[in-house]
Amino acid sequence: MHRAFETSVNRRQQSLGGRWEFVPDPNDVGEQRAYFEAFPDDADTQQVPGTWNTTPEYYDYEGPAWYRRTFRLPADAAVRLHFAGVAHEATVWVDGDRVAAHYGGYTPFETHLAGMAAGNHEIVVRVDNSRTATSIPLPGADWFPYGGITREAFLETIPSVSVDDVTIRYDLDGTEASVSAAVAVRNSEAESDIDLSVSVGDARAEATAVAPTGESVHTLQLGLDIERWTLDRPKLYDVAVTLTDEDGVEDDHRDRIGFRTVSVTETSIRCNGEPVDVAGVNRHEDHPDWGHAVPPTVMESDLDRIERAGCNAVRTAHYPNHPRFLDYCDERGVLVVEEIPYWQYDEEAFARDSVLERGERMLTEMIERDRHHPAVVAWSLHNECYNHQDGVVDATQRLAEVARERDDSRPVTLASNTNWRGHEDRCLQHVDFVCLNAYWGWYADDRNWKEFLADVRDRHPDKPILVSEFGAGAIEGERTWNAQKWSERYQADLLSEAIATFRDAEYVTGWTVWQYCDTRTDPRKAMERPKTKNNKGIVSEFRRPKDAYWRVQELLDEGSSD
Ligand code: ADA
Repeated sequence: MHRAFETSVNRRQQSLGGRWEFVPDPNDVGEQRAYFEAFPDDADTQQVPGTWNTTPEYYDYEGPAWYRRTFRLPADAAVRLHFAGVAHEATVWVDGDRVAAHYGGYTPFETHLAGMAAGNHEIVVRVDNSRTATSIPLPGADWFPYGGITREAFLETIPSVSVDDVTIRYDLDGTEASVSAAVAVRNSEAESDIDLSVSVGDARAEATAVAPTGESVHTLQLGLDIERWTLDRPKLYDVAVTLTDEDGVEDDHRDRIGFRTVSVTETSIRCNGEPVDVAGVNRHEDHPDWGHAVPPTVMESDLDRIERAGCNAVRTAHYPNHPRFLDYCDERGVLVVEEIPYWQYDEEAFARDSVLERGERMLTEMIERDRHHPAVVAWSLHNECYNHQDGVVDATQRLAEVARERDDSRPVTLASNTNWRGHEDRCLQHVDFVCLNAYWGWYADDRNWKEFLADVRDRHPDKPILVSEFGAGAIEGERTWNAQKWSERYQADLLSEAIATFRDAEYVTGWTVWQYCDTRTDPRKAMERPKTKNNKGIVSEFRRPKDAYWRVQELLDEGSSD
């Protein structure tokens, strides 16, 4: 449904995609008027997955809105209802009962509904994309707050004893992998004997166990000979978990994994012990026709273009991209740095009710969703926060702890522009490598990259630097004789000079250009942004290459033949 492979063979999966009834609710009266019991008669429609902000009627609409549709079950069933992404706050009712609520537009949520009867059912979702003082991101963050059920929604019928999830951990010794698979089992009835099996590629482990009522975890061990996942040969292994209960009812859960290590030295990020020259782009999920809900063809053609430029990495600025996009990165050997959407928070913002708690949950959900992707090499905690302030340092320490508790196999980072703003970054002590954002030659000219990098290195001598943002705005088609700002040549020249400097600094492990494509910006920022876009894309919003695209390609081509 939402992945590049089948997540179950046994379960009946039913898409909730397609046309839903839709009403915006600018005065926020829907709950009081119980739209979940009686939906307004004059409703419009919207497609799922999709965003209302690409349809002319609701182009600028920010606020609550309601969706409704029916679905039909062929037989009595227990159902798992999954939303891959609702931007940004969701409340869900089924047949008038409130069954789920979730905050955060870029991570999934699901709920289990036991004892659903055969026949027709109604599902209603309240979606709210308002940005407020406690939202993540905040008002004014530099991307458009597209609202809607922007990723797949589906349901699957599950037996009373089912596989809820699997967590794979492994140790590598050369080509040998020791795998531990922790299978989470859900049992909605009386205790049951179960047969479990886990296979990874051709290796298989089996166990019998007792599944008590409720949730339980059963860990199986396997050893196998593997080929490592590398950028050049991104070998993947299918993971299948099967369960049979004492009545002989079967369930399964499928995933995919690649085996590799990620480590950090003082000068580099390493994959399988080898330093990687990271050369990449920052990618927002954005397209004029689809907003955040870019379809799989665009995900793949984005990766085609990114690879054709010679790049090997994507920073999914500033939020977890679609899980299928990560599947494609796994398949192609494209590295990913993933981030949660804390964008320019100061200590006052972090101190507001629920802001830290929401972020901790988003971080946890991102790691739980994406921990098996070999392409994902680091978790980024935030972007351009006020890292000299006490409250931000404390929040960072907490977030780093959460990330490491959930996953000790990947480094943790954050994107800092604190030194660039002239302050001392006190948060970097809590992370493993530095992601550095700066815009010399665009927003500021008083220093240059060379001097600046040397200064940051002096302050953080034990951590490699990934230049996570640098760039210049270029209006597509703007070609002048003198390469002035906003022209394609200015952008191309700025990128060449910066990249040449990065290559000369042995502690710079790589860079990700800001940004892949031009993106629609928040209406509050639009007055500072020509065409109401962030125009720093090396391709336009419709993915037409600018001069900078070809320049990056040329530079990477020269670099690879050195
Ligand atoms: C920041 C920010 C980006 C974008 C960029 C810009 O570094 O992290 O999201 O806004 O600036 O284009 O100014």
